[in-house]
Amino acid sequence: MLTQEQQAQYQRDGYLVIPDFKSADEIARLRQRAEEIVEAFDPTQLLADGRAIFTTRDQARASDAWFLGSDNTVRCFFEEEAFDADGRLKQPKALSINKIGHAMHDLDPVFDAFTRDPKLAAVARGLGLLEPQVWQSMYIFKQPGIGGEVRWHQDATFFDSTPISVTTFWFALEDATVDNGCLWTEPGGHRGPLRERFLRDGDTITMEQLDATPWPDDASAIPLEARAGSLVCFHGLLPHYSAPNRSAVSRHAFTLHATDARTAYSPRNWIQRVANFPVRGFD
Ligand SMILES: O=C(O)CCC(=O)C(=O)O
Repeated sequence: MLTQEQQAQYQRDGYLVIPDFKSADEIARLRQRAEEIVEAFDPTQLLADGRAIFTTRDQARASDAWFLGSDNTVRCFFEEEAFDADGRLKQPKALSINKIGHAMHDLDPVFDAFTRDPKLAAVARGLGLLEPQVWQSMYIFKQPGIGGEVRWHQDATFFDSTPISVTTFWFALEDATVDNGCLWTEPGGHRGPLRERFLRDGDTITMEQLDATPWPDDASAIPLEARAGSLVCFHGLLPHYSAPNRSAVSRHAFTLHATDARTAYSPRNWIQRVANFPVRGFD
């Protein structure tokens, strides 16, 4: 599936963009299903409790029970800027959701079908994931006007293993541009150290600081603009970021995070599976 040139590019840059990977039909099915999940989501109680916001800036949110309990189920999270000063939604619910996470790929037939794609299994193999284990899925909306920033991070922070094997599969479901908050990265940045580790101990999360290497800046970071249907694969040590979306159009994306079963998955990672809900690959 991957050419030698693509493999070499991935090794060199830490990422690979494959245009036209998913068809318009596959995208439409996923978008439709995400819409249905949001439609069925009744936030009344959560809003009364002031919960269910997703932000990458506020550590306290990471220990939020709504977040921690989404590890092996399907939950919706609001954009941080979705609310007015009185805590009411400023726009319809469907335009207020930041993301759906984190186990749709195993629990929802439409997401499962999108994930268990022989072409994707072949790409994963080509990138060296010989025994893939898909731990997490996220449907990210990046809503018009209020789509939240995703601060600079490395995915190995959240999916640590020895040695590091986590690989991210990021699907553009709409054109991702600088205007609507596309990904940014630093080519070759995966050769740097792991900076942080997100550790779970029951209901407590801590972010362990490992290395003070600065995040990429305007001089070294480049935008990864991608047409709808593109697959962007990136190495678990590759720093990446996405800006707030201040434009009038959304930037929907779907992501999967997979490690290789031949590496030792950390028991302190926030997502763990149990015998009756085992982690699976792309087949
Ligand atoms: O889509 C985004 O804005 C960020 C996604 C991301 O950081 C990830 O999937 O690891």
